[in-house]
Amino acid sequence: MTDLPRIRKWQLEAGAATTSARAPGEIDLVGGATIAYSSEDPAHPIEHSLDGNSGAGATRWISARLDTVERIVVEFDQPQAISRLAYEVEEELRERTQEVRAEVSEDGGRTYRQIFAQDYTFSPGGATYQREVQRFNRVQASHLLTIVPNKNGSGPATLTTLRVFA
Ligand SMILES: [Ca+2]
Repeated sequence: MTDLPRIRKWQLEAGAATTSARAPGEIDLVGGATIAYSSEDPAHPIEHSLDGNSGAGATRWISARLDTVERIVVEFDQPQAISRLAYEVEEELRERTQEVRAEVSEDGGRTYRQIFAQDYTFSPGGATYQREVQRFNRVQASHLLTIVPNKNGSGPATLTTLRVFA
């Protein structure tokens, strides 16, 4: 695993592997957006949430801070009509509840409104992995803000996959 982050980072800059793996209707976040993020563990950078590697045990973003409300902002190069988000969260070590909340901006990031919020409770002896698809009324998004606070328990925030669909 030690050389994996470097390999994934090269693929994202080249844009080829993730592009070919996109599903019908999927928005190209690698080639068509800038990703802003509040923190990342250097061993688990934000690229790991966009590298197409998904499932339990897959590469993932892990925040650099404990018990902090973390933010990931997708800044689309052009406004995108979006109506579905798919994401995965894994936490196999700690007992904690992580929320995933999404807000969209249609005005270049000046104002945001929430489109969904959901809590996921993990425990080493119980649920350790969640895959979710959230559908919502189609919106012409300039920015998509994903917020991942810890609601209960202690630990960093994580996100294995973030995918956006028309
Ligand atoms: Ca991943």
